Amino acid sequence: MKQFIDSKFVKEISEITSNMYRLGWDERNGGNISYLIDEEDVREYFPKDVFIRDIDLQFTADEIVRNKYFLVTGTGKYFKNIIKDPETNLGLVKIDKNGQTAHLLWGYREGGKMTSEFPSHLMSHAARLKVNPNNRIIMHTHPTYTICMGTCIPTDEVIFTKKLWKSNTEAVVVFPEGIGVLPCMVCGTIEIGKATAEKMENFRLVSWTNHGIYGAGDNIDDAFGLIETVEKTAQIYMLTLGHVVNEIPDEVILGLAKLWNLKIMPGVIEEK
Ligand code: 2HA
Ligand code: ZN
Repeated sequence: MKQFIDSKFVKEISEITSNMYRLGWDERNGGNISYLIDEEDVREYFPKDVFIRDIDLQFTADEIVRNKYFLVTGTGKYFKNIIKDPETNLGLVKIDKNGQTAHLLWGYREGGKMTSEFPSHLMSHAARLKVNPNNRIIMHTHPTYTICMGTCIPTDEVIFTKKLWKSNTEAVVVFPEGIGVLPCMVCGTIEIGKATAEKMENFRLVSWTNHGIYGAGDNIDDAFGLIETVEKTAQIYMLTLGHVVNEIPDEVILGLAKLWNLKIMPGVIEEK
């Protein structure tokens, strides 16, 4: 039988988390990822559900994510270590039919469990699946310049979006709907999960002020590509702060939107 440790799902998460660690975004146990996997793909490795143990979710998950399988980074685990030992640092869980328990199928050796941000992840998956049934990934990380930028500007999604769009011509093309912004909040809570998921109804990106960012996507490249574009743009913004001579003109942003037929976030750029 094929081993789950050799699956493309484990390989993809192992490779991207190593990459993110090397980018300096995921210090210590910072960051977490959840990957929704179809039952037919799970069956290639597990012909039937045999659970190792159950883990209490400590909240009730939305119906849309119940009976679904997620590969999830473990709480307290370091991104840098996943590639060396995926079976200790990752877990494959099935959310039970009542939405209150995660059944463990694989991983979390040595008694581990899902990231402390799993409520935010599951609520965000539910929000994204309602607007995009192909969404599979929720990715959370601590990119340095994105955090710097959120620290230096008001906690306002129109302002954050506008500053990003006006710093890098790629920005409006990659995230025309803009970026959602939450103020500094206590992380690892149901409250921040609900607030994040509410933003995820309209945005694929949500900035957690003074903490990091959430990205959503159909696959790892999509979610990572969104976050890396924000981070690159935030780096440009921070490195040029106080020195800008050539800001991107509104007409160029509107021109890009027209060229790529983009529906852009309203209220950011004035249509003349
Ligand atoms: O998993 O990033 O937000 C550690 C964190 C908490
Ligand atoms: Zn975090």
